[in-house]
Amino acid sequence: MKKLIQLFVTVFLVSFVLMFIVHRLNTSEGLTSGNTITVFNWGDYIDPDLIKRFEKETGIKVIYETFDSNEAMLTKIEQGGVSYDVAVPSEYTIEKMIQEDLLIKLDHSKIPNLSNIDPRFMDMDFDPGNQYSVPYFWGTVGIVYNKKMLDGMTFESWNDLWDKRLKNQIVLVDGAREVMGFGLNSLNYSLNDTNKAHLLEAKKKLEKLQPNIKAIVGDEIKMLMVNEEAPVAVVWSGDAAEIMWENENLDYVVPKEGSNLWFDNFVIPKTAKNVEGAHKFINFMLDAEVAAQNTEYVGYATPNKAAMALLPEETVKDERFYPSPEKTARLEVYKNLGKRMLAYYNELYLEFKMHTK
Ligand code: N2P
Repeated sequence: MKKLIQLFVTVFLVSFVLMFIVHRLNTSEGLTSGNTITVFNWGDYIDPDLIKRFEKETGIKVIYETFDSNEAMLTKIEQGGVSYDVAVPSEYTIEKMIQEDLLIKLDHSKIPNLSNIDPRFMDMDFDPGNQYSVPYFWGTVGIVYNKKMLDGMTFESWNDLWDKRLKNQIVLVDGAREVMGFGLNSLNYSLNDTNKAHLLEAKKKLEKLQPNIKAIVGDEIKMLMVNEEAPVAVVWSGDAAEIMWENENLDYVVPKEGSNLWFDNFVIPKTAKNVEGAHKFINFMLDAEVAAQNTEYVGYATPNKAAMALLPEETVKDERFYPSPEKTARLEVYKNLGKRMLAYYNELYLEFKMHTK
Protein backbone atom coordinates (compact mmCIF):
# COMPACT_ATOMS: atom_id res chain seq x y z
CA MET A 1 0.00 0.00 0.00
CA LYS A 2 2.83 2.38 0.94
CA LYS A 3 4.51 1.64 -2.42
CA LEU A 4 1.27 2.33 -4.24
CA ILE A 5 0.90 5.71 -2.55
CA GLN A 6 4.54 6.53 -3.34
CA LEU A 7 3.96 5.63 -7.01
CA PHE A 8 0.81 7.71 -7.07
CA VAL A 9 2.58 10.76 -5.61
CA THR A 10 5.51 10.37 -8.02
CA VAL A 11 3.22 10.13 -11.06
CA PHE A 12 1.29 13.17 -9.81
CA LEU A 13 4.46 15.20 -9.26
CA VAL A 14 6.01 14.24 -12.62
CA SER A 15 2.83 15.15 -14.52
CA PHE A 16 2.59 18.43 -12.61
CA VAL A 17 6.19 19.33 -13.49
CA LEU A 18 5.61 18.33 -17.15
CA MET A 19 2.46 20.42 -17.35
CA PHE A 20 4.31 23.37 -15.85
CA ILE A 21 7.16 23.05 -18.39
CA VAL A 22 4.75 22.81 -21.35
CA HIS A 23 2.87 25.85 -20.09
CA ARG A 24 6.08 27.87 -19.70
CA LEU A 25 7.27 26.88 -23.16
CA ASN A 26 3.96 27.86 -24.68
CA THR A 27 3.84 31.26 -23.07
CA SER A 28 7.47 32.13 -23.63
CA GLU A 29 7.07 31.19 -27.31
CA GLY A 30 3.82 33.10 -27.40
CA LEU A 31 1.99 29.95 -28.41
CA THR A 32 -0.93 30.34 -26.07
CA SER A 33 -3.98 30.85 -28.22
CA GLY A 34 -4.66 34.50 -28.95
CA ASN A 35 -1.00 35.32 -28.63
CA THR A 36 0.12 34.44 -32.14
CA ILE A 37 -0.45 36.02 -35.52
CA THR A 38 0.35 34.58 -38.93
CA VAL A 39 1.54 37.20 -41.41
CA PHE A 40 1.58 36.51 -45.16
CA ASN A 41 3.76 38.97 -47.10
CA TRP A 42 5.78 39.29 -50.31
CA GLY A 43 9.38 38.00 -50.16
CA ASP A 44 12.02 40.53 -49.01
CA TYR A 45 9.35 42.98 -47.95
CA ILE A 46 9.98 43.72 -44.25
CA ASP A 47 12.87 44.44 -41.92
CA PRO A 48 13.07 41.23 -39.82
CA ASP A 49 14.24 43.25 -36.79
CA LEU A 50 10.84 44.92 -36.74
CA ILE A 51 9.10 41.57 -36.38
CA LYS A 52 11.31 40.84 -33.38
CA ARG A 53 10.59 44.27 -31.93
CA PHE A 54 6.84 43.79 -32.36
CA GLU A 55 7.04 40.40 -30.60
CA LYS A 56 9.00 41.91 -27.74
CA GLU A 57 6.76 44.93 -27.31
CA THR A 58 3.45 43.09 -27.51
CA GLY A 59 4.23 39.51 -26.45
CA ILE A 60 2.52 38.36 -29.66
CA LYS A 61 4.47 35.76 -31.61
CA VAL A 62 4.61 36.27 -35.37
CA ILE A 63 4.57 33.32 -37.73
CA TYR A 64 5.84 34.79 -40.98
CA GLU A 65 5.26 33.34 -44.45
CA THR A 66 6.02 34.78 -47.89
CA PHE A 67 4.62 34.63 -51.43
CA ASP A 68 5.82 35.94 -54.78
CA SER A 69 2.63 36.85 -56.61
CA ASN A 70 -0.89 38.02 -55.84
CA GLU A 71 -2.24 34.91 -57.53
CA ALA A 72 -0.16 32.54 -55.36
CA MET A 73 -1.24 34.42 -52.22
CA LEU A 74 -4.91 34.32 -53.15
CA THR A 75 -4.88 30.60 -53.94
CA LYS A 76 -3.44 29.85 -50.50
CA ILE A 77 -5.97 32.04 -48.72
CA GLU A 78 -8.84 30.50 -50.69
CA GLN A 79 -7.64 26.98 -49.88
CA GLY A 80 -7.90 27.95 -46.22
CA GLY A 81 -5.27 25.46 -44.95
CA VAL A 82 -3.49 28.16 -42.94
CA SER A 83 -5.39 30.89 -41.13
CA TYR A 84 -3.60 34.08 -42.03
CA ASP A 85 -4.20 37.06 -39.75
CA VAL A 86 -2.54 39.68 -41.97
CA ALA A 87 -1.83 39.61 -45.72
CA VAL A 88 -0.45 42.17 -48.20
CA PRO A 89 -2.18 41.99 -51.59
CA SER A 90 -2.02 44.62 -54.34
CA GLU A 91 -5.02 46.75 -55.25
CA TYR A 92 -6.66 44.61 -57.98
CA THR A 93 -6.47 41.56 -55.73
CA ILE A 94 -7.89 43.51 -52.79
CA GLU A 95 -10.85 44.45 -54.96
CA LYS A 96 -11.31 40.79 -55.88
CA MET A 97 -11.04 39.67 -52.24
CA ILE A 98 -13.65 42.24 -51.17
CA GLN A 99 -16.00 41.00 -53.88
CA GLU A 100 -15.45 37.39 -52.84
CA ASP A 101 -16.11 38.28 -49.21
CA LEU A 102 -12.65 37.11 -48.10
CA LEU A 103 -11.77 40.12 -45.92
CA ILE A 104 -12.98 41.55 -42.63
CA LYS A 105 -13.77 45.21 -42.17
CA LEU A 106 -11.00 46.98 -40.28
CA ASP A 107 -11.64 48.75 -37.00
CA HIS A 108 -10.01 52.12 -37.61
CA SER A 109 -10.17 52.97 -33.90
CA LYS A 110 -7.55 50.24 -33.41
CA ILE A 111 -5.25 51.72 -36.06
CA PRO A 112 -4.65 55.29 -34.80
CA ASN A 113 -1.42 55.45 -36.83
CA LEU A 114 -3.57 55.51 -39.96
CA SER A 115 -3.37 59.29 -39.58
CA ASN A 116 0.32 59.00 -40.59
CA ILE A 117 -0.65 57.95 -44.12
CA ASP A 118 -0.59 60.58 -46.87
CA PRO A 119 -4.24 61.22 -47.91
CA ARG A 120 -3.02 60.77 -51.50
CA PHE A 121 -2.94 57.01 -50.84
CA MET A 122 -6.22 56.75 -48.93
CA ASP A 123 -9.75 56.23 -50.19
CA MET A 124 -8.74 54.77 -53.53
CA ASP A 125 -11.13 53.19 -56.03
CA PHE A 126 -10.28 49.60 -55.08
CA ASP A 127 -11.30 50.17 -51.44
CA PRO A 128 -13.34 53.35 -50.87
CA GLY A 129 -12.95 54.64 -47.31
CA ASN A 130 -10.20 52.06 -46.63
CA GLN A 131 -12.80 49.83 -45.08
CA TYR A 132 -10.70 46.72 -45.73
CA SER A 133 -7.13 47.78 -46.34
CA VAL A 134 -4.39 50.20 -45.29
CA PRO A 135 -1.38 51.30 -47.38
CA TYR A 136 1.99 49.58 -46.91
CA PHE A 137 4.20 50.35 -49.96
CA TRP A 138 3.61 51.60 -53.49
CA GLY A 139 5.54 51.87 -56.73
CA THR A 140 5.85 51.30 -60.44
CA VAL A 141 7.25 48.75 -62.89
CA GLY A 142 10.18 49.82 -65.04
CA ILE A 143 13.59 49.04 -66.45
CA VAL A 144 16.75 49.01 -64.34
CA TYR A 145 19.94 49.03 -66.38
CA ASN A 146 23.70 49.20 -65.96
CA LYS A 147 25.10 52.31 -67.63
CA LYS A 148 28.67 51.03 -67.48
CA MET A 149 27.98 47.57 -68.90
CA LEU A 150 25.80 48.90 -71.71
CA ASP A 151 28.05 51.75 -72.58
CA GLY A 152 25.79 54.57 -73.64
CA MET A 153 22.59 52.61 -74.29
CA THR A 154 19.51 54.21 -72.75
CA PHE A 155 15.94 53.04 -72.26
CA GLU A 156 13.09 55.39 -73.01
CA SER A 157 10.70 52.93 -74.59
CA TRP A 158 9.67 49.37 -73.78
CA ASN A 159 10.63 48.64 -77.39
CA ASP A 160 14.29 49.31 -76.55
CA LEU A 161 14.30 45.87 -74.88
CA TRP A 162 13.96 44.23 -78.30
CA ASP A 163 17.33 45.70 -79.44
CA LYS A 164 19.48 42.96 -81.02
CA ARG A 165 22.50 44.06 -78.98
CA LEU A 166 20.76 42.77 -75.86
CA LYS A 167 20.97 39.08 -76.78
CA ASN A 168 20.79 36.98 -73.61
CA GLN A 169 21.06 40.08 -71.40
CA ILE A 170 17.62 40.75 -69.94
CA VAL A 171 16.18 39.49 -66.67
CA LEU A 172 12.41 39.69 -66.15
CA VAL A 173 10.42 39.74 -62.95
CA ASP A 174 8.33 36.58 -62.82
CA GLY A 175 4.82 38.06 -62.88
CA ALA A 176 2.03 37.39 -65.36
CA ARG A 177 0.51 40.88 -65.12
CA GLU A 178 3.91 42.57 -65.20
CA VAL A 179 5.24 40.76 -68.29
CA MET A 180 1.95 40.72 -70.22
CA GLY A 181 1.55 44.35 -69.11
CA PHE A 182 4.76 45.63 -70.67
CA GLY A 183 4.09 43.48 -73.77
CA LEU A 184 0.77 45.29 -74.16
CA ASN A 185 2.27 48.70 -73.32
CA SER A 186 5.01 48.19 -75.92
CA LEU A 187 2.18 47.98 -78.50
CA ASN A 188 0.53 51.06 -77.00
CA TYR A 189 -2.32 48.96 -75.59
CA SER A 190 -3.56 49.27 -72.04
CA LEU A 191 -2.14 46.81 -69.52
CA ASN A 192 -5.76 46.12 -68.59
CA ASP A 193 -6.72 45.29 -72.17
CA THR A 194 -9.28 42.50 -72.48
CA ASN A 195 -9.34 42.26 -76.27
CA LYS A 196 -8.12 38.73 -76.95
CA ALA A 197 -6.59 39.68 -80.31
CA HIS A 198 -4.49 42.35 -78.56
CA LEU A 199 -3.44 39.89 -75.87
CA LEU A 200 -2.34 37.36 -78.47
CA GLU A 201 -0.45 40.07 -80.33
CA ALA A 202 1.33 40.98 -77.08
CA LYS A 203 2.23 37.36 -76.45
CA LYS A 204 3.62 36.99 -80.00
CA LYS A 205 5.63 40.15 -79.50
CA LEU A 206 6.99 38.82 -76.19
CA GLU A 207 8.04 35.63 -77.98
CA LYS A 208 10.23 37.78 -80.21
CA LEU A 209 11.94 38.99 -77.05
CA GLN A 210 12.96 35.46 -76.06
CA PRO A 211 16.49 35.55 -77.56
CA ASN A 212 17.25 38.56 -75.34
CA ILE A 213 16.00 36.96 -72.13
CA LYS A 214 18.59 35.60 -69.75
CA ALA A 215 16.25 34.60 -66.93
CA ILE A 216 12.76 35.06 -65.48
CA VAL A 217 13.11 35.17 -61.70
CA GLY A 218 11.79 36.64 -58.46
CA ASP A 219 13.80 38.35 -55.75
CA GLU A 220 17.05 36.91 -57.25
CA ILE A 221 16.95 39.75 -59.78
CA LYS A 222 18.50 42.04 -57.20
CA MET A 223 21.55 39.85 -56.74
CA LEU A 224 22.04 39.40 -60.50
CA MET A 225 21.97 43.15 -61.07
CA VAL A 226 24.11 44.13 -58.08
CA ASN A 227 26.76 41.58 -59.07
CA GLU A 228 26.64 42.75 -62.69
CA GLU A 229 25.69 39.30 -63.94
CA ALA A 230 23.05 40.96 -66.12
CA PRO A 231 22.87 44.53 -67.48
CA VAL A 232 19.09 45.00 -67.82
CA ALA A 233 16.01 43.92 -65.88
CA VAL A 234 12.30 44.63 -65.75
CA VAL A 235 11.55 45.13 -62.07
CA TRP A 236 9.32 46.69 -59.45
CA SER A 237 10.62 50.15 -58.57
CA GLY A 238 11.60 49.38 -54.98
CA ASP A 239 13.84 46.52 -56.06
CA ALA A 240 15.55 48.97 -58.40
CA ALA A 241 15.96 51.49 -55.58
CA GLU A 242 17.46 48.87 -53.30
CA ILE A 243 20.02 47.66 -55.82
CA MET A 244 20.89 51.16 -56.89
CA TRP A 245 22.08 51.84 -53.34
CA GLU A 246 24.52 48.99 -53.80
CA ASN A 247 25.69 49.60 -57.34
CA GLU A 248 26.06 53.16 -58.58
CA ASN A 249 26.25 52.12 -62.25
CA LEU A 250 22.53 51.38 -62.25
CA ASP A 251 19.64 53.62 -63.25
CA TYR A 252 15.85 53.17 -63.37
CA VAL A 253 13.31 54.39 -65.93
CA VAL A 254 9.59 54.04 -66.42
CA PRO A 255 9.18 53.83 -70.22
CA LYS A 256 7.34 56.57 -72.07
CA GLU A 257 4.43 54.38 -73.33
CA GLY A 258 3.33 54.01 -69.72
CA SER A 259 3.51 51.30 -67.11
CA ASN A 260 1.95 49.93 -63.98
CA LEU A 261 1.35 51.94 -60.82
CA TRP A 262 0.64 49.64 -57.88
CA PHE A 263 -0.29 49.79 -54.22
CA ASP A 264 0.27 47.01 -51.69
CA ASN A 265 -1.96 47.22 -48.63
CA PHE A 266 -2.44 45.34 -45.37
CA VAL A 267 -5.68 43.35 -45.08
CA ILE A 268 -7.14 40.94 -42.52
CA PRO A 269 -8.55 37.80 -44.17
CA LYS A 270 -11.84 36.39 -42.90
CA THR A 271 -10.04 33.25 -41.72
CA ALA A 272 -8.02 35.29 -39.18
CA LYS A 273 -7.87 33.78 -35.72
CA ASN A 274 -6.38 36.77 -33.94
CA VAL A 275 -8.11 39.86 -35.28
CA GLU A 276 -7.01 41.94 -32.27
CA GLY A 277 -3.36 40.96 -32.80
CA ALA A 278 -3.67 41.65 -36.54
CA HIS A 279 -4.84 45.21 -35.84
CA LYS A 280 -1.95 45.65 -33.39
CA PHE A 281 0.55 44.49 -36.02
CA ILE A 282 -0.85 46.81 -38.70
CA ASN A 283 -0.85 49.76 -36.31
CA PHE A 284 2.74 48.97 -35.27
CA MET A 285 3.90 48.89 -38.90
CA LEU A 286 2.26 52.28 -39.50
CA ASP A 287 4.16 53.98 -36.68
CA ALA A 288 6.30 56.76 -38.22
CA GLU A 289 9.62 55.58 -36.88
CA VAL A 290 8.90 51.89 -37.61
CA ALA A 291 7.75 52.68 -41.16
CA ALA A 292 10.86 54.82 -41.75
CA GLN A 293 13.16 52.01 -40.60
CA ASN A 294 11.23 49.52 -42.73
CA THR A 295 11.44 51.78 -45.78
CA GLU A 296 15.20 52.15 -45.39
CA TYR A 297 15.53 48.38 -45.21
CA VAL A 298 13.13 47.38 -47.98
CA GLY A 299 13.83 50.18 -50.48
CA TYR A 300 10.23 50.66 -51.63
CA ALA A 301 8.30 53.95 -51.51
CA THR A 302 6.36 54.50 -48.31
CA PRO A 303 2.91 56.11 -48.32
CA ASN A 304 3.54 57.08 -44.68
CA LYS A 305 3.90 60.87 -44.60
CA ALA A 306 5.16 60.94 -41.02
CA ALA A 307 7.83 58.36 -41.94
CA MET A 308 8.84 60.34 -45.02
CA ALA A 309 9.65 63.28 -42.75
CA LEU A 310 12.21 61.05 -40.98
CA LEU A 311 13.85 59.77 -44.17
CA PRO A 312 16.76 61.45 -46.00
CA GLU A 313 15.58 64.13 -48.46
CA GLU A 314 17.40 62.50 -51.35
CA THR A 315 15.30 59.37 -50.86
CA VAL A 316 11.85 60.91 -50.73
CA LYS A 317 12.61 63.62 -53.29
CA ASP A 318 13.82 61.07 -55.86
CA GLU A 319 11.11 61.25 -58.52
CA ARG A 320 12.18 57.91 -59.97
CA PHE A 321 10.80 56.21 -56.86
CA TYR A 322 8.43 58.82 -55.48
CA PRO A 323 6.81 60.03 -58.72
CA SER A 324 4.56 63.08 -58.39
CA PRO A 325 0.79 62.83 -58.99
CA GLU A 326 1.40 64.46 -62.41
CA LYS A 327 3.82 61.67 -63.31
CA THR A 328 1.65 58.82 -62.01
CA ALA A 329 -1.38 60.19 -63.87
CA ARG A 330 -0.08 58.63 -67.09
CA LEU A 331 0.42 55.22 -65.44
CA GLU A 332 -2.22 52.53 -65.02
CA VAL A 333 -3.28 50.63 -61.93
CA TYR A 334 -4.15 46.98 -62.63
CA LYS A 335 -7.87 46.36 -62.77
CA ASN A 336 -9.53 43.27 -61.47
CA LEU A 337 -10.27 41.71 -64.87
CA GLY A 338 -12.40 38.87 -63.56
CA LYS A 339 -11.53 35.22 -63.09
CA ARG A 340 -11.73 34.20 -66.75
CA MET A 341 -9.73 37.05 -68.18
CA LEU A 342 -7.09 36.70 -65.49
CA ALA A 343 -6.84 32.99 -66.27
CA TYR A 344 -6.31 33.92 -69.93
CA TYR A 345 -3.49 36.33 -69.01
CA ASN A 346 -1.90 33.56 -66.94
CA GLU A 347 -2.29 31.00 -69.70
CA LEU A 348 -0.57 33.22 -72.29
CA TYR A 349 2.16 34.11 -69.83
CA LEU A 350 2.83 30.47 -68.96
CA GLU A 351 3.03 29.52 -72.64
CA PHE A 352 5.52 32.33 -73.18
CA LYS A 353 7.51 31.31 -70.11
CA MET A 354 7.59 27.64 -71.07
CA HIS A 355 9.35 28.48 -74.32
CA THR A 356 11.85 30.79 -72.66
CA LYS A 357 14.91 29.27 -71.12
C1 N2P B 1 9.03 42.78 -52.98
C2 N2P B 1 7.80 42.59 -53.73
C3 N2P B 1 7.17 43.81 -54.23
C4 N2P B 1 5.77 43.66 -54.55
N1 N2P B 1 9.96 41.73 -53.09
C5 N2P B 1 5.24 44.51 -55.62
N2 N2P B 1 3.85 44.48 -55.56
